Amino acid sequence: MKEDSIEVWGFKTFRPFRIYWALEEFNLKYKSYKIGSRTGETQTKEYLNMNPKGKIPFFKHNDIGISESVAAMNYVVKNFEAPKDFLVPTSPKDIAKIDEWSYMCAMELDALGVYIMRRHQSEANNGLSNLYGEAPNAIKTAKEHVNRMLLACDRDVPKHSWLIGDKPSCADIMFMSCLQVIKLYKININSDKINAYYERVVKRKQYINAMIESYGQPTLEKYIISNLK
Ligand SMILES: N[C@@H](CCC(=O)N[C@@H](CS)C(=O)NCC(=O)O)C(=O)O
Repeated sequence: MKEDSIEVWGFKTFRPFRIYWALEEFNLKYKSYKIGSRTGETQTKEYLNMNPKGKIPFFKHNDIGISESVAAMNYVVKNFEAPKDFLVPTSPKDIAKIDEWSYMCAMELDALGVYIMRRHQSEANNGLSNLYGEAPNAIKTAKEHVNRMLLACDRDVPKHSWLIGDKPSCADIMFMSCLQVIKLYKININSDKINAYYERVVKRKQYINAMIESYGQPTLEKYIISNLK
């Protein structure tokens, strides 16, 4: 499929990042609109016409608009010519394993984990308790849930390679997007394998490009790189 016009709305968070990383892996040209959530930019009549959810990210390819990050990431991977060093699964096992990682990340780590924390943390801790209210027990149990899921992942994180074999795949995009926020919230990752995996992946050129696209160089250095230390 031709890239024609690919557009992405949204930045500064881990969900648009998923799309940017897929686009960088596929070496596709795209136009990005650096709009933020809760800045008013997602609530204009024009934006809501495109995406009635009023959220970021939003992805567009010609006349196809996609308002979920995972669906947009998968769209890129399934519809453009795959580069040699990115895994687009064909075997039932690889397809199922990448799906398993993706749904686990979207549901367990993202929706039930870091996003609950984000909703109820104070603003000083990168949270939105001013909007959703303080809920210390929700934060505590969400954190415990993230730890429990990471512990469960430990067995399946390889010591030297990507999550599924010797090439990155959507499983890595999803897992890294969540690990980024887990690091941001300073949740201690009690797994040498996961920590070593993280350190390996952050060196990949396409990952760094996607991080710069998502967070900008200064923010990347201030918040992300310093969190790696
Ligand atoms: N499931 C959606 C979640 C999108 C989402 O919640 N985006 C956040 C920023 S990362 C947002 O726009 N929040 C604004 C709001 O909830 O009003 C996806 O993965 O794309």
